[in-house]
This record gives sequence, structure tokens and C-alpha cells, in this order.
Amino acid sequence: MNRIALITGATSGIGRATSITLSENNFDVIITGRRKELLEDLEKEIMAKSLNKVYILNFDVRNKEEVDQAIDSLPTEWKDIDVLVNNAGLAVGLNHIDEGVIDDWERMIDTNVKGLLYMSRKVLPIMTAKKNGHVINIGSTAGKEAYENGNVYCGTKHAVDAITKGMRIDLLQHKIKVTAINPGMVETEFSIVRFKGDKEKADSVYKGFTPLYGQDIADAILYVVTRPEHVCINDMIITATAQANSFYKVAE
Ligand code: NDP
Ligand code: 8X3
Repeated sequence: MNRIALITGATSGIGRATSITLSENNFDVIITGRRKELLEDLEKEIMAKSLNKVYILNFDVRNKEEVDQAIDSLPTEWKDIDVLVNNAGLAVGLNHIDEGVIDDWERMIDTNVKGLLYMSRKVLPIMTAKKNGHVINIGSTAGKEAYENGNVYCGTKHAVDAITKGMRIDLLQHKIKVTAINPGMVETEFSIVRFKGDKEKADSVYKGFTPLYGQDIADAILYVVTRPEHVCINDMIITATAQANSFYKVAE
């Protein structure tokens, strides 16, 4: 029988690639995000590629009521979630802290930290009840070290790092696996969002070296969710070969 995976932020980048990859590997997938038409496009693509099932939930992870309603609305056959991929997230702005934009900070904290918590709080009781499940939190190299202008984004990803560690301890007694995947630079819509639609600026982030792609992270997620019952991958840091950490990158 297929397992059920719920992926937040499935409309783009890492979440989109993960949804397709899991659906090609014996998962029925619940794909979620705010942009409904992109979820519908993805649903069509998945259905064309795989025999496995797909279900759309269209909501904003920052809104606790929407999160609760979305999960409550799942038909019985979709309720038994086995894998939660907390992927929805973003960076907005790149400023020194004294010039930071409060609204940017709130968007990052509300999405990357509070959204992840709302999702986890709603889905975890499903897993604790059956003493089985796996949570994958998408952190970042930005959650391992801070970099200039990254201040609040790095803070949210450090929070994801700490929350992941705490989750693993608290959920140990329930036999729930908790994994953090911490990517370096992945070419997705991430920089377009960070630079508020400035495509030229976003493209320049990935010039001169080969970055990671969403598929590289999807492959890692597939690996961690297909380990044997007794194996839990706790923490993975994945960078492009041209990148050592948040600071060091070489031109090719
Ligand atoms: P994308 O911008 O391509 O994708 C982000 C996804 O998050 C979209 O599907 C978006 O969907 C969703 N999302 C954003 N805000 C919300 C919200 N409020 N409610 C629901 N969904 C939301 O970026 P990536 O794929 O790169 O990012 C995915 C994760 O990976 C993020 O957590 C990011 O921090 C992390 N990461 C990214 C790295 C990179 O270099 N790209 C490196 C390290 C980590 P929609 O807009 O439709 O709601
Ligand atoms: C995204 C990677 O280096 O832009 O988390 O912070 S970075």
C-alpha cells in the first residue's frame, strides 16, 4: 500500500520536485500552496507521470485557521498522513539589520517558523496516534551560520534547526522520525521572491557556478524517507560542489 506524503510549498522549486519524485516512488501526495492554478498544473503533471494519487490543499501556512481547516477537510482515505515535508518558506529582502524592513521580517518569521509549527501541531497527532510517521523540515545552510544581510532569514532557519532537534527528542517515544534537510544555494524561485520580483538580480545569484536544483533536494528527501524502519537520518547539509558553506563559493 502506498504511503501518504503531504508537501508544503509544492507550487515551485524544492517542494514541486519533491512532490513529483515521491509520487513516482510509491507515495500518494497531498500537494499544498497558495497558488491554486500551479497546484492544478502540478496535479496534471503528476497524474500524467504516475499511477499514484494526488490531492490538492490550497492554503496559506501563516494562517492557523486555514491550516486546521485544510487538514480537517481531508477525506478519510487521505487523513492518514505518513510523511510531512515542511518545505514552504522564503527569504524576503537582503539588508543590514538596522535597515531591515519590518514587513519582510514578519513574512519570514510567520512563514518559516510559525507556519512550520502550525502544520506540525495539526499533523503530528495523526502520527502520534499510530506511533509512526516522519517529519522532514527544510532548514538551510543559513540555519547553520549567519551571513551578512541574512540576519532574520538566518534567524528563522536557526529556529528550524532548533525546533527540529526538539521535535526529535519529544517524538522519540512515539517512534516518529524527524529529519532536517539543509540545502545551500538551490536555483528555484527563492531569489526572485527574496528580490521581490527582480529577475535579473535573482539570476545573478546563480551566475558563474553550478548551483543545486530542486531535484537534488528531492532526491535526498526520497533517500531519507525510504530508509529501513530502524534508521533515521537526523540532519543533512547539502551544497553545490562549488560551495563549501554560506561564505565560500568558487567560480567555475
Ligand atoms: P520557491 O520560492 O521556489 O518555493 C517556495 C514554496 O513555498 C512555494 O511553493 C510557495 O508557494 C511556498 N510558500 C511560500 N509562502 C507560503 C505560505 N505563506 N503559505 C503556503 N506556501 C507558501 O523556493 P524553494 O523551493 O527554494 O524553497 C523551499 C524551501 O527551501 C524554503 O523553506 C527555503 O527557505 C528553503 N531553502 C531554499 C534554498 C534555496 O537556495 N533555494 C536553500 C536552503 C533552503 P506559494 O507561493 O504558491 O504559496
Ligand atoms: C537559502 C540559501 O544561502 O541564500 O536558504 O541563505 S542562502
